[in-house]
Amino acid sequence: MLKRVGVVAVLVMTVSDAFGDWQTVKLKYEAPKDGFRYPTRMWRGADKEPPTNLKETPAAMATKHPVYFNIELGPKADELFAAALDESKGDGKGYDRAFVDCNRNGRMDSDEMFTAKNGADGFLVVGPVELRRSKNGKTIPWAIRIEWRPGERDPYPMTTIGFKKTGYAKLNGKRVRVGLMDERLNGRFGLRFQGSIILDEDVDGKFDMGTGESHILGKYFRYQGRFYRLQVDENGDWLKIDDAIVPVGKVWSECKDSDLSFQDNDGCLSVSTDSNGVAEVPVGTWWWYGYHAMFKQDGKTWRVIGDSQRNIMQCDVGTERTIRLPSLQFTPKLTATVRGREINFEFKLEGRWGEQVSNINQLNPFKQPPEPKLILSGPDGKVLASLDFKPG
Ligand SMILES: [Ca+2]
Ligand SMILES: [Ca+2]
Repeated sequence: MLKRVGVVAVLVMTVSDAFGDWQTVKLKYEAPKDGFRYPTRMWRGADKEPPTNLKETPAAMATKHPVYFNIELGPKADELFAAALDESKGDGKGYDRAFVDCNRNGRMDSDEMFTAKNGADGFLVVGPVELRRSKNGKTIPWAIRIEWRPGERDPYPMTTIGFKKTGYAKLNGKRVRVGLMDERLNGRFGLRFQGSIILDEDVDGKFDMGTGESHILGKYFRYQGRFYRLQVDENGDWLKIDDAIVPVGKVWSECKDSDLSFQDNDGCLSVSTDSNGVAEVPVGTWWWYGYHAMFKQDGKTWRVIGDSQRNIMQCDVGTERTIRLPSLQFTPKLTATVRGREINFEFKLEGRWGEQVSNINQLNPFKQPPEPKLILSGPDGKVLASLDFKPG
């Protein structure tokens, strides 16, 4: 009887190994450097009252109007860090520093005060602020940066993650620096919408977020035209990469040089179409749900970003035939909401599947279309009011 149990165990291991040739890449915490684009999270909980996890207001607080918020690294109580913005020169002089209860003892001491400096895009930035999160009895360093717009009376502080986890993988015979980013800033990694994998594809020592070196985490990622299967540790301590060849099929879209987003039960996949509108996709059942589509109009190229909560189309991708994706169509939609003596007008572009068209722009140089104008006229055709829509 005992012997039979042993045989079963050996068989299970053999079957799981037979699926591929997995390499394990150990990842290490890497302290933040400037010039790297990090994911951002806005803290809508910004409040005039101190949060309950703060027992004392800091003695060094100079403003009478602090802006409090909680930095949540995860769902547990020990992943909650109280923070506040302060005006060092006193009330009304401008928020220029932050306090963070880094050791979570309910107090913000003098060594937990951080002075802001001017950051990119006109923000004031503090950090890196190192926080410590515990996991299975281990302490994990976690660095964030906090930023806000200067001069605002009620600033909305935002945090960006200030670190990455990196290591080296062997891909296509080369040693490639790879890493993970916690896009959701929730302290969790995994295959379902929980972050991105970064690859230093051009071997310049940097992860270039805007030029295709960052990919949504899913069970596949692409390197030099080839798909690899991927497994990720929830803690971000390791990832596993399968060297076995992944069979691919094709999808065709009318949008050339565009990015298409798919998902299956295990996560997301983003692929790019070539100049003929063709993209390779690993064989399997995928649901198309989003796009960064490029359109040409009057000699100009516009990028339209659409994202659907529902799935636009199921694609059963096989190796034999190319899946044809339907055309994208957009409808302008104007809605008016009456609240007492006030009427709110909203103008948006809606996709054919009810997807939200969140952005339209031109790249290089970045440009948005002119803001639409709303003209209200009476029954006699006389113009009563003319208003510009503001984005947002
Ligand atoms: Ca403290
Ligand atoms: Ca690079």
